Amino acid sequence: KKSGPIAICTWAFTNANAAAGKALDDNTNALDAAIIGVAVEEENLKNSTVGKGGDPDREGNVTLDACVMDYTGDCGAVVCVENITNVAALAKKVMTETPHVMLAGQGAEEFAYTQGFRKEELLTEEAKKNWKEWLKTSEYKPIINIENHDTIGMLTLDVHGNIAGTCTTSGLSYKMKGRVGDSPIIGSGLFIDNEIGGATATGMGEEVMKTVGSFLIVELMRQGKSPQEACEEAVHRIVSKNENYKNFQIAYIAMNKAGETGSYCIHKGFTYMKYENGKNENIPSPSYIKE
Ligand code: SD4
Repeated sequence: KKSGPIAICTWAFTNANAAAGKALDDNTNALDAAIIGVAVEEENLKNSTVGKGGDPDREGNVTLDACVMDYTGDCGAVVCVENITNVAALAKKVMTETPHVMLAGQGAEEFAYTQGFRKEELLTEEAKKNWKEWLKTSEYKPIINIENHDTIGMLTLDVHGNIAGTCTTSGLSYKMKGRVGDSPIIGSGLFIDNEIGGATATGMGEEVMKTVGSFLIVELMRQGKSPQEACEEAVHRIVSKNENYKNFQIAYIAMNKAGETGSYCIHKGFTYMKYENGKNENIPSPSYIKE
C-alpha cells in the first residue's frame, strides 16, 4: 500500500507535529514540512531545550545544534551556533548552499547572516534566572524526563512516499562550553535512508553517539526488523554497555517506508506524536524500565 503523508516527532509537541502534518497534506515535500514543524518549537520561548528560550551552557551562552537529512541522502548540520533561532532551516542551507555537511560556531553564524537569518538574543529572562539559580550549586545532573525533555526530532513521509527528517536542540542544560550532543550528528541524532526509513533520538546525547543510534536503527530495519523492534534493539545496545543506564534517559522513534512507526526508551514517561490523515495523536512509548 502507498502510505499517505505522516509526521512523527519526539515528545508531546502537538503544534509542531500538526504544522508538519498539515504542510505534508498541502503537498509540501518531506524535508520542508519537517523544518516547518520544528520551527514551532524553535520559536517557542517556553521550550527550554530547543531554539530561542533554550537553557544556556554553564557560562550563560545559548548554543544550538541541528541537522537535516533529505530523502536523497543529502544532509546538513550546524553545531554550537549562537544568536540564530531557526537552526534546522540553517542546517538545510548548509546542505543546499555550501559544499559542506557541517558548519560550527561562529562560521555557522556568519553563514546564517549571508542567508538572510536574523540575529536574535536567545537567552530569555526566565532561562537566565534559572541558570543563575543553578550556579548556586552548579551540580550537573540531568533530571530524567524533566530537565532534558525537549529536543525535537521529526520524521516525515510525504505524498510522494519520500522520507526526510530533522533534529534540533539547545542540548543539555548547563553543559560545558563548546559541548555538542548527538542531535546534529548524522547517524546519531538522526538518520534517513529513503529505501528503508528513518530514526531520530532524544535524551543523553553522549550515549546515543557512542552507539550511533539512529544509523543503527535504520540498519536494523534494513535487516528486516520493524521500527519498534529496531528501536528496542538500539536501546538494549546502550543498556547492555552501560551500568549507569538507570541515571539517564534515551528515547528513539523510527518510521519505515510503509509508514509503520515505533518507539522505545529507557525510562517510562517518553511519548511521541504521530500525524496521519488529519489525526494528530500522542503515543506513549514502551520503556526498558517498566515502572
Ligand atoms: C543532547 N540529545 O544534546 C540532546 C538532548 C535532548 O531532550 O535530547 N534533550 O544530548
